[in-house]
Amino acid sequence: MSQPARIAITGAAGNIGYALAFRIAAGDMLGKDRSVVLQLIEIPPALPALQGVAMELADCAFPLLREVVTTADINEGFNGADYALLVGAKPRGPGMERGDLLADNGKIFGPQGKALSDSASRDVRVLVVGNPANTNCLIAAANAPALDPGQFTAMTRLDHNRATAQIADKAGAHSTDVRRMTIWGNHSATQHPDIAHCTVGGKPAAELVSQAWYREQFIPRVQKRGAEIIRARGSSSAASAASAALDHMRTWVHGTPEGDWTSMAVPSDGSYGIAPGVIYSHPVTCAAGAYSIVQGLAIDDFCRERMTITDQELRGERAAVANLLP
Ligand code: NAX
Repeated sequence: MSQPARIAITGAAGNIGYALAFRIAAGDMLGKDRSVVLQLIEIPPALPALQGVAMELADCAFPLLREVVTTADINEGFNGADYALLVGAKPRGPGMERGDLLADNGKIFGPQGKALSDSASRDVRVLVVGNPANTNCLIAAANAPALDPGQFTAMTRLDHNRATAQIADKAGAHSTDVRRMTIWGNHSATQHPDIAHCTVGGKPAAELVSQAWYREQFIPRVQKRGAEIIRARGSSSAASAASAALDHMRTWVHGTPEGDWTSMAVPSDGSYGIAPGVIYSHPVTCAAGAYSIVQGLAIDDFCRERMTITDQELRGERAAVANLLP
């Protein structure tokens, strides 16, 4: 039997962490045949709550769960980690500018990148969920000299899943009928959900919906779905975010289905004219545990304009944290 996978989660006592830990322990990330060790990381004031999470995990008597580590020490938490889900982040406070948020989170993700570099498995796969996810991911990768930047990714799978659900609903289909949805750019309101290559039940999605609906309803709805959930629920997406994080990791490890792709924010290699190095969401295929950016897609003027806006936002974020990028 293979060694258990070591999975580190930061912010594990928070809303997303609470949903994530149990589903990972149930086998929803790596499969029902892979045992796991959960390495749960929190800040010291949240350690009592984290202890409660560990107690509940024990009470589930999950067959696949071998051990639960709870700690506020990031080197202990990342020790030997095969997978790291960086969920914990500082939320935006009242009156806080995006630049302040970036700087405050940089102070979290720089040391976490270094600790991953020092303590995690050499093959660790990292997913950054905590916002601003793309630039937090950039900071972590830049502070991890012993790891390849390509091991660091940020989450736009929730946006991808939201877009998939919206187009399926509009076309009177099921989400499993949808292929080749694409999210370009930043996990922010500048992201571009693109249906130009998407099919629903084998038909081009762009022929099933009107351009007006696509531009005036679909795009803003996907971009602002997080705010819509907050208005309805009184707190931000948690179960759906955790589910998307599992999808992201599972797809990375187990691959994309033939003829389909997913969206992941990964270091740009300059494809499609995007600034090299920024963590930009692209359509990717995954196979044998590795992702590749889908190449050669035709980009029309509308899409190009939207891709540039979100690229510029990411370049601006990178410039704002330049002092945190060694
Ligand atoms: P919560 O505030 O419920 O939980 C965050 C947890 O992180 C808290 O328990 C806190 O103690 C912990 N934490 C803070 N700093 C930490 C550090 N340095 N080390 C370890 N733990 C730390 O937020 P939650 O709803 O779980 O959301 C977590 C993050 O996900 C937020 O930044 C949020 O904006 C982001 N999201 C990202 C999404 C994406 O698609 N990329 C979507 C959902 C979500 O909004």
